[in-house]
Amino acid sequence: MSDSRRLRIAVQKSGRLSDDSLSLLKAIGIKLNIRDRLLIAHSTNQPIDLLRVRDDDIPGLVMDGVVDLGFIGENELEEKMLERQAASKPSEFEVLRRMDYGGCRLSIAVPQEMNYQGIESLNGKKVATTYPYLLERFFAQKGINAKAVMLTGSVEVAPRAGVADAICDLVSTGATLEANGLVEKEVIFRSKAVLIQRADGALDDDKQALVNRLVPRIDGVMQAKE
Ligand code: PRT
Ligand code: ZN
Repeated sequence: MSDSRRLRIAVQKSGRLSDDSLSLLKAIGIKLNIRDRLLIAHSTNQPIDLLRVRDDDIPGLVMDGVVDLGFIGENELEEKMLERQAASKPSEFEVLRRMDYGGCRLSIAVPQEMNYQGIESLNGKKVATTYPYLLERFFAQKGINAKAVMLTGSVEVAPRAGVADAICDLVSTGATLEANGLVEKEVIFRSKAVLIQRADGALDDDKQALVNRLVPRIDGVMQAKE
């Protein structure tokens, strides 16, 4: 267990947000001693520990107060917030900064051969997704009576496999959709990585003072890249 007086930051262990998040921490002067297998990495020059986990776990770790800060995609954050609200679990957090990386969109895509005339064409259909809460919120807002089918992987092959009629998945270049004979029809959420912290006022004074010193440095690094 790490010392609870040290600021704890959750980052994705290995995935699309890992390198950019670690580079940013380095760029703002936090020296880290990362050993690949370990869950925790200690900073050698600041009272900061990194918790390296799957991105899916980061919203809950922040909302449960296990870590103080976390770098997470807005898509995952919003989905977990809706899931936790539905289960009456704590779902509060504060967004400190929206980052300039991790950009993608959550879109509904349909097989090329489907006769798609607009979202009404999804009535009565099954849509495979890893983001059922975001998708069902979208259906509710649009008055569409479709079903979200939860799949944690291989979403793009679901229509071909006969598991669903359409999909709702993250898109960046669109190459994955194209390779699977799917056409993007509706963007339901636009996402970037964000730095979040525990609910307003949840950090003690020393930790909050440290966060207040780090955030302007993040702004400086992002401005220098523009
Ligand atoms: O192991 P762990 O659970 O930590 O990682 P993960 O596999 O769940 O997540 P990871 O590393 O793939 O993505 C982490 C975050 O990166 C996502 O939650 C998004 O916020 C962001 N991000 C940005 C993306 C993409 N772009 C992206 N293109 N996440 C996933 N994709 C996938 C998408 O699901 C699809 O399979 O890339 C494919 C589409 O890419 P294109 O370029 O072909 O359109
Ligand atoms: Zn994940």
